Amino acid sequence: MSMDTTPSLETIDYAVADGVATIALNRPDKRNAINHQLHLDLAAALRLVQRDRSVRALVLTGRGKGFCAGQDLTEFAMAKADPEFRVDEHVRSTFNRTILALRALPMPVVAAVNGVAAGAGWSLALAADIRFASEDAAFTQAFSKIGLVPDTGSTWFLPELIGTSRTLELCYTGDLVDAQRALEWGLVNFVVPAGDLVEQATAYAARLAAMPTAALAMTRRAVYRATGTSLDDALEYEAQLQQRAAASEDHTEGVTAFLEKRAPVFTGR
Ligand code: T3D
Repeated sequence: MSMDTTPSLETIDYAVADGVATIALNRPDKRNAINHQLHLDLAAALRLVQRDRSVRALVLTGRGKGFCAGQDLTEFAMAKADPEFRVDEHVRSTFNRTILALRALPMPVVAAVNGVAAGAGWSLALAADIRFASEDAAFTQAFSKIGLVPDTGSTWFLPELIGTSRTLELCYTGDLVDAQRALEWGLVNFVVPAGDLVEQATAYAARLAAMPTAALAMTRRAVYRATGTSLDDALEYEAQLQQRAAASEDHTEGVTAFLEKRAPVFTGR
């Protein structure tokens, strides 16, 4: 097993093992609220994932009691004291870029939600493909409590998962959703004991990392692109991607292994 750590990230633990990269937000005293440094480190970590050809799945988690408390409100209050500061530019250049970078990764993304996910911190978890939650995880659209509107994709992600009425319920009230309700509503895929969370999420990611990565990457692109597009467009886009998937080495290996009645060995190419 090869383990590679990157010590230059101040507020993130980053590691790669067996084809799975792990990004762990690491400001536990602040429930991993995202300050300027964490915005920078998160963007840098996602670039590492994007560029490392050995990485074939990503796990996103947090250190300590929280997954992520969204924007660091201490820094935000200080920034807003500057009359030149524009919230829209800040959102575009930080959170929005991060969400788009996550969604552009050519691999499955698994969130391991270890505690409270609030505001943009919940949006970050919603941007993952699959969500594991620990039994003591909780979720809040905290925005309304501070007079903001949901951002970082929450108004897009939530209706997709739970419909408009439940989305508005959560966004209006900011009420905490516990892990069990999140599971019942389809906001998370799995709820596991806190002590097993990262291990189970990583094992799941490793299973995905051993699959035909290019085909999985195109699958997620097609699924996300299909959202909000017509069936005609979705069918056509699937056909275009299938043309490319069928030209991959993993596809050849998969078919060959099937015909030879053996387990396939996928390389991600
Ligand atoms: O331009 C832009 O960036 C706008 C975009 C905004 C996007 C957003 O995300 S807006 C939403 C921002 N987030 C929130 O409003 C959540 C605020 N936090 C909370 O509601 C609670 O802290 C939690 C529900 C997340 C956790 O509660 P709990 O009881 O587990 O922990 P706590 O005791 O409240 O917090 C622990 C520490 O973390 C505490 O610091 P201290 O007093 O021990 O030094 C607390 O102040 C700090 N903390 C928690 N969240 C934030 C934070 N510090 C700065 N910013 C935070 N968001």
